[in-house]
Parts: sequence; C-alpha cells; structure tokens
Amino acid sequence: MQMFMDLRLALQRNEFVLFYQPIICLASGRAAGVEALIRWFHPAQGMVSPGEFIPLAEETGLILPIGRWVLERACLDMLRFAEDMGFSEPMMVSVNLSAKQFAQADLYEQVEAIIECTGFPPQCLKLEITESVIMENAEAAVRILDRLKKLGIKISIDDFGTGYSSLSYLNRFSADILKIDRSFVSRMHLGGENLEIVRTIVTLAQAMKMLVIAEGVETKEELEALTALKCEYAQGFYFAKPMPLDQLQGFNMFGE
Ligand code: G
Ligand code: G
Ligand code: NA
Ligand code: MN
Repeated sequence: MQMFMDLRLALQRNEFVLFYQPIICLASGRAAGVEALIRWFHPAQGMVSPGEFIPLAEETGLILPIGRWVLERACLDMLRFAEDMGFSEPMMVSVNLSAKQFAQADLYEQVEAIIECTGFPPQCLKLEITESVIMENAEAAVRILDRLKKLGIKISIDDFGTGYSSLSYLNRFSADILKIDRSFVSRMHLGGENLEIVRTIVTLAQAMKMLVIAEGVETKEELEALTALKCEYAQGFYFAKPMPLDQLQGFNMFGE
C-alpha cells in the first residue's frame, strides 16, 4: 500500500529516470541503438528495480501515465543526445510496452502525438512488445501493429521463444525484429537445446525477413556462438549494462 502511494506520486515528484542499454551490431561492433529501461529513485529506498514496481504499476493502471512519460522522455533524451554528440539523426531507441499499454484504445493516437510534439523521427523509434502479450489477443495485435507501423516506427517482439507464437501469425504481425529471450542465450555455447533454439530462431527470422537481436549476452563464449550462427545484433552485460544518459556519452558508440 505504501509502495502504491509512493508510486502514485513518483511521476509528479520526478523520481523516474530512463537508463539506456546499447544494442550492438555484431558485424561492425558498433552500437546500432539503445533500449530504454526505467529506474525509480525512491527518496527513502534508493533505486527500486522495475522488476518490482512495473507489476504493481500494471495492476493499478499507473503504467498508463508512466508509459506515456517513458515514451516522451525517451524521444527527448535521444534528441538531446544526438545534439550533444553532433549526430545528424538520433539513435534508434526501443521502448517497452506492457500488456495494459498495448491494450489502450488510443495507443496509436498517443504515439502519434508524442512523435508530433517532440519532432522525433518515427523511423528511429521502436516499440518492444513481448510475444506473450501479442499472443494474448493475436487478431487484435495484427490490427494495432499494422496501424502503428504506418506511423513509420519499428516493432520488436520481445522475449521471443517463451510465448508460443504460431508461425502463421508471426507472418501476419508487421513486426521488424525478433528478440531472442535471454534464457536461451545463456550457456548456448555449451551446445544442447539452447544452441539449437537460438539457431532455429535466427533461421526463422531470416526466412521471415526480420532482424534478430540476442538478449542477455554475458560472456565472450556466448558472443562467439552467436557470431557463428550469424545472429546480427546482441545486447547484454558483456557489452554494457543499462546506464544513465550522461554515461552513454562516454560509451564508445562506434566500436573500435
Ligand atoms: O531493467 P530491468 O532489466 O531491471 O527491467 C526489468 C523488467 O522491467 C523488464 O521486463 C523490462 O522489460 C521491464 N521494463 C523496464 N523498463 C520498462 C518500461 O519503461 N516500461 C515497461 N512497460 N516495462 C519496462
Ligand atoms: O524484459 P526485457 O527483455 O525488456 O528485459 C530487459 C532486462 O534484461 C532489463 O532488466 C535488463 O537490465 C536485463 N538485462 C540486460 N542485459 C542483461 C544480461 O546480460 N544479463 C542479465 N541477467 N540481464 C540483462
Ligand atoms: Na525489452
Ligand atoms: Mn526481453
């Protein structure tokens, strides 16, 4: 209950911050973009992880105003970052959408309005929706994803491999990217089932003309196994942890 009251006030008290984790192009070693991950700096408890408060925000509906804030903040942060760094275009940024956010009747209008007021280039914005959320109502997902795509943004299917997509649906979702869940990437270099699952998802993505990102890469061995499978992109503590915007400036965004 206390946590709920605090969470309700966190937005107006400016206690949320977005951290960013680079997504690496394996062929070039360069950062191809970043994923925005929210952090809550509670005045008494310090940093509270989203694993703790996102489920509460989702249950209580607070995720809707928080989610709007995340989208707008991510666009504004990336515009500022591009300006500070002298980039001609902002970096590609991925924003996570939870089940309730994805089910909002006015999601399209919300994303459109944020693109318009911030002036953020839509081709640099990506929404991440988990496979299980998409599959909860696959017919509705086909329609909303189609509409969102018309704004010019990109769509990623997050935690892929954990949510039982039927292959016929996968073809109908206008998604651009599959993110391989980190449970499969972990220890894949040891061979066995994880390696075969990752191999299958990479092949599937290529056949469907989708890009593929491996999540949760923690070791050099996992990276080498992914490179051998010709996985295109990866993300994980091996490259970089999620970090505040000012540290992203110090991160070598362009590889060696
Ligand atoms: O950053 P971390 O790895 O602790 O995130 C834990 C969980 O919280 C992940 O499942 C992640 O997708 C989710 N999460 C992080 N940031 C956001 C956000 O801005 N919106 C939503 N809906 N979920 C987020
Ligand atoms: O649910 P989603 O895929 O959005 O979750 C992203 C979460 O994964 C974030 O909480 C992020 O901090 C975490 N994460 C990113 N890279 C790694 C990694 O290499 N290992 C582990 N254990 N977690 C990671
Ligand atoms: Na994600
Ligand atoms: Mn994921």
